[in-house]
Amino acid sequence: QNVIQATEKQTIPVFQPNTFAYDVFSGLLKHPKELSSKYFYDTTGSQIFEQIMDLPEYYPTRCEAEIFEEHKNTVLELCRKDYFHIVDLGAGDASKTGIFIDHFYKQHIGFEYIPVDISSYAVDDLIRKLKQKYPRLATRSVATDYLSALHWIHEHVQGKKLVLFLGSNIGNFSIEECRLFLANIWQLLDADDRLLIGFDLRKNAEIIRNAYNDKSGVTAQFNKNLLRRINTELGGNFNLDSFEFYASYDPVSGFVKSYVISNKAQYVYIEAFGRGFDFKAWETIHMENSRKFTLEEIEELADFCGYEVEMNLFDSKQYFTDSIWKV
Ligand code: AVI
Repeated sequence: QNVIQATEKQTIPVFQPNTFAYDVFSGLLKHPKELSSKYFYDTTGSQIFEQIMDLPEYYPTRCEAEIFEEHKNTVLELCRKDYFHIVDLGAGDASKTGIFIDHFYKQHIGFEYIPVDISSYAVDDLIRKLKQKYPRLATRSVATDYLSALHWIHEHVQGKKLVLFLGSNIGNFSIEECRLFLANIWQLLDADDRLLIGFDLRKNAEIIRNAYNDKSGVTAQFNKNLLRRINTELGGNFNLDSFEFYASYDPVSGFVKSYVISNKAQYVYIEAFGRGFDFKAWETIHMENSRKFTLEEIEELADFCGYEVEMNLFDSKQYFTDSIWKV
């Protein structure tokens, strides 16, 4: 007879793939350990990111705003013939897209604005503020992850589209994620539609290093906030003072890689998993990649995913480009 012995062990839930718990669990079991920067953006993380965008060292946001101010008519000329839909993937507070909205609205151009963000709080708040400022503005919002949002757009948005993916978010994807994402958008686009993507460009390595190693330590806080998030949401006991932040830039590959590093041998217990994880002294957790591109790499990526680069718009220092693609 088979007797199943009851054990002392608590029942540990089996997590669904692509959830916070699953990704943290599998990331901490990897060697070397890793966590995904896509989980940086809880409410506190999003607030810290807003502080990053204001840092003197963090140039990408200011460069992209300059590009939008300087080239808003160029973008308008590409779209204005017919009524069009601006789909803003990862809209956040739409600080840069606001430059287009304001300009197009004041010229009585016919368009709809569709912000997409994982945070329903962020999109609701954004729509409320936009409606106050621009009462005639046509809007719908989508609060979900990018891939589900692309399905929604396929079902619900007919007509000409300008899809935006700003702020060098593309640099946070792995090469495979990047290709898959762009291939999925490709399927949504018709001949008259446009995709506008922000790419941070290769430049003096010192400038890039400083952007990810700010003197005031806000970027360190941004990374460590994910450990705090594991503590609050999964019952972890990470001691944030026992981890150092470190970011490196490799000018050969163009990758900024960010880590938190255990500054001593320690054991971190996570209640949701009913187990802990050993850290050796100076063991790393990889947190984020922020890739910097050459113009050739942008061209190759577009070509590989079935797009044609129509034009690249630059800021005055040529630190950043908004690249406009068509299918
Ligand atoms: C959101 N993303 C484009 C930022 C970047 O530059 O990679 C996130 C960031 N990480 C550190 N500073 C800013």
